[in-house]
Amino acid sequence: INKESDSRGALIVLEGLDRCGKTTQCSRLLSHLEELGHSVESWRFPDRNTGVGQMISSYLANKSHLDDHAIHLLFSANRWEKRSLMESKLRSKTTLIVDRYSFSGVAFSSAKGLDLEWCKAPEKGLLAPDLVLYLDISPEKAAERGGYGDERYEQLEFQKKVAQSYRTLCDSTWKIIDATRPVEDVEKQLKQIVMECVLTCQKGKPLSQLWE
Ligand code: Z5A
Repeated sequence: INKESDSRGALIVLEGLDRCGKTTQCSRLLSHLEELGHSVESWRFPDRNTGVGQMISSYLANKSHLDDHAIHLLFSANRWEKRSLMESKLRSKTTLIVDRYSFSGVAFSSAKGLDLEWCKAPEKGLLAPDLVLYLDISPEKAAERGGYGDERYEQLEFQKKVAQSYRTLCDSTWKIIDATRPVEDVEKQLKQIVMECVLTCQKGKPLSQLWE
């Protein structure tokens, strides 16, 4: 039985390869929910504004070098430093549209060869998303979209390994969206799935934790 106190915002995560269109779709979802009068915020990980986020940003820009395990833990710490704020936002009925989350953490680090279970461990206890939207595109097609920049990981061969890691992580609860379709088509499909999830959480759904 759902209690009134379980009414809350939804935790919605967008995942996918570099240039799959997450940023584009997050901002469209944000506007759509705002127009409907919902309390909603758009978040992204890494959050480059925190102290940890600045270390990550410098690593991604190839301005610093870190052991693969160390950077993995920093990405995770970056989510932990936002965990309590995330919970209070959701409990105060604000929906969060989040561009990348723990699945990126595990997919990118395990693509480097780190053990999958080791990668998942520091994510345990973070809030579990109510919805994971995977914007599906081949690494080759993604690379055609304006090409890659200079950041670490923005290379075709590596992105192929990341795609493989995502396939390992993906479970039946994920919604797989064909991200090669026109922006408006993807948007239409996402809006429908997201609205269903927002309404379910509004009616009342307990929060749960990731991988526990
Ligand atoms: N990382 C990690 O290792 N561990 C972690 O725990 C986390 C992340 C959280 C940070 O990336 C890097 O950190 C990332 C993973 C790793 N590395 N990589 N690769 P970021 O968040 O700063 O960058 P990104 O997520 O890769 O974002 P992006 O490059 O901005 O891509 P996007 O947000 O998915 O796509 P977009 O900007 O919306 O669109 C890309 C282009 O495609 C743009 O020109 C659009 O106009 C175009 N586009 C979008 N949709 C379409 C459609 N449907 N058709 C045609 N063209 C389109």
